[in-house]
Amino acid sequence: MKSLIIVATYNEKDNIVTLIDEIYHYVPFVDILVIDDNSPDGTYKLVEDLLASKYKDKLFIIKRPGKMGLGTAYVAGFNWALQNNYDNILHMDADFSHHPRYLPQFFEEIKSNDLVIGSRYVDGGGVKNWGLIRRIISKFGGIYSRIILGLKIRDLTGGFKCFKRKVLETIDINSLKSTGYSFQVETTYKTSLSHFTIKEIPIIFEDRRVGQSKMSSKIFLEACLMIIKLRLGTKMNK
Ligand SMILES: Nc1nc2c(ncn2[C@@H]2O[C@H](COP(=O)(O)OP(=O)(O)OP(=O)(O)O)[C@@H](O)[C@H]2O)c(=O)[nH]1
Ligand SMILES: [Mg+2]
Repeated sequence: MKSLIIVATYNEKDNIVTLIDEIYHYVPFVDILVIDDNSPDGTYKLVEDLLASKYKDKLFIIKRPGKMGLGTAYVAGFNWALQNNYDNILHMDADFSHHPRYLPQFFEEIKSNDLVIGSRYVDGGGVKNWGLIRRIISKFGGIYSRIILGLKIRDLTGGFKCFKRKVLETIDINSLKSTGYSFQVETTYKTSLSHFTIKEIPIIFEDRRVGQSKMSSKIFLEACLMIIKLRLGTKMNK
């Protein structure tokens, strides 16, 4: 069994080295792929130093020329993972909102499930250090997506997820429509439509330790519209 963790980065120089060290502390058996969009803060240089020294043959990087969004970064990572024969493919944020201490549980649960989601909205899960507005947006986003798409999953927008290879081979990753926040909804929705088993495990999501938040009303509205498009898309294909 080969397992890969994909971490997309944009200006994460203060997090990336500690994150990689902590991932290897909890799950030494994985490989890590960093997808960096030419971060102005030089995040990729730190990764290149590590892959040439401490983590030879376990750490890889895809460098893209400029900021192209998290969704397309994950698609690039998924394609790379399939080409390189990984069995389990997990993605997580670089800013410690997704804590590496949960990783052993993900790789345990993926043995008997096709998709494992780190969930803020099941018993034992939650968010820490989030302001009221961010909580409301996230809660509303989840309820809205669940109603429109008819899904039972509690956390549709979170980005701490582990897929079995066969899921990524099935859901046609190169035709995913979302680039922003709805990317997470879309991959879970497609996984569910293909009748794969999905398990949510509780996580406490902590606000980023350092760096700037990128949430805006434009991103939020784009996501709301995309959920409707996803629903209409499946209706039309029926
Ligand atoms: N390669 C790449 N990574 C990105 C891009 N945008 C965000 N990321 C990374 O994706 C992960 C999630 O992005 P965040 O900025 O933390 O998004 P968020 O958690 O919704 O917002 P805040 O943490 O509040 O800023 C982080 O590891 C980012 O560095 C991008 O355009 N390209
Ligand atoms: Mg974050």
